[in-house]
Amino acid sequence: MRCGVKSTDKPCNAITIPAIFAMGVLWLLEPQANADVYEVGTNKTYKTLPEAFDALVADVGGSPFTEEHSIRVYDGLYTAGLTFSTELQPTSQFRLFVQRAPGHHPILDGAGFTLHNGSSNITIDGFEIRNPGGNGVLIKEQSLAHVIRGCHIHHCLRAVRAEGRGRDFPWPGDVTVHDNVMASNTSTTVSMLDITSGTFARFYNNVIHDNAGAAFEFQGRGTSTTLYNNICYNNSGGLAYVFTSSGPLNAYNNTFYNNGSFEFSILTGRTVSMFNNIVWAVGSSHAGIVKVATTQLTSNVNDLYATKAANVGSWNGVATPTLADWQAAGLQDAQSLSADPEFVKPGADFHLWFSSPCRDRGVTLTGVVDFDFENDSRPKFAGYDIGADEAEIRRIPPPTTGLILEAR
Ligand SMILES: [Ca+2]
Ligand SMILES: [Ca+2]
Repeated sequence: MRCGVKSTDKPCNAITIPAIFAMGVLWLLEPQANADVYEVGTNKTYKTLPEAFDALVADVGGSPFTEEHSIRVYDGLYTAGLTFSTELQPTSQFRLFVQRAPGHHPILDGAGFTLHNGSSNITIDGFEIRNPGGNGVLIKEQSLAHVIRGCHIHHCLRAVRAEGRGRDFPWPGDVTVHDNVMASNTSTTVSMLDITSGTFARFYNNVIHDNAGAAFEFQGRGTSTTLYNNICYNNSGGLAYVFTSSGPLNAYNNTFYNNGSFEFSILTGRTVSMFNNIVWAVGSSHAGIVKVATTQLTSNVNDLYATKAANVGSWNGVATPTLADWQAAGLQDAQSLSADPEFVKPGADFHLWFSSPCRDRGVTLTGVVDFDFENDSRPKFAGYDIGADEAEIRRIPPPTTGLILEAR
């Protein structure tokens, strides 16, 4: 089947996605209504996060949780973060939630969270974190099943960092990072190093922009890393993927725009799968997908676009200025397009105008990507859209010619 080149044509439903997108366990649980709550804030039981944490440790100790516990934080500026190790033992059934109180906006200033050796099953939810020179959230080796969500992480060294100490230990595992805004950090924004095989790392619905490092960096020796519905723009790099053994990296329905010299840089690793992404490189000597060496890349049904003398990609060291060059070099992206995706405002608003060539043009990813970056369900209208937005309304640009009536 040849996919249509117009948005009114049929979507690319006939394409088979490789069955490599094992998702692991999705940690989307909200705390139960009867969770044991430790409140932090002005006129609350505890004034600081460490006070609440110490009280929880005193009450529960190092035994596995038999109910959920929540450290609930109210409006305020907090200068002390938290470091978790093995003092507490949340479980997959009874997690620890460290989260903002509903309607509140707690700020960690000059502090962050460390999920240290042996910590597991912790959800960090809803904080603004600014920690100049330090990490927003640091995840250390032998820690498992953490969730970082709903946070605004800015002016840190890195927003989220995972790292191990050696190559014979379990590494950070099953981390899920979703619905965060990460901006104006001074190094790699999401830096995942030394992730071992068996790890499922998921990153979705994040907006990552104007960081002085790449949006994502993945290094290690094998994991299942899945990214979808992320919007990454104006960073000094897009996604850098350096794995020393089996992947896979699955990238679906992301929007990458104007991320310096590369949007996707895939150095090594065996299995990389890319569908439904908008990859728009901007500027001289910049490139969209940079594929190096032995990577096994499967890429199709993307919008690979380049402007201001950028290249669509680079295949094994040879620049591919256009989509046709890229297709000829690597035999990839046969059903992709290379066209202005028609963002509502490039660099600011990445919704699609209703006339976008990406609309209804994507491959169907039922059960993999069932919603968009703002949690609109997919698909809308005749099929999946390419990029992080599924156009849910008929956004039409305002008229620029003809009779324009102004209200005064
Ligand atoms: Ca659609
Ligand atoms: Ca939408």
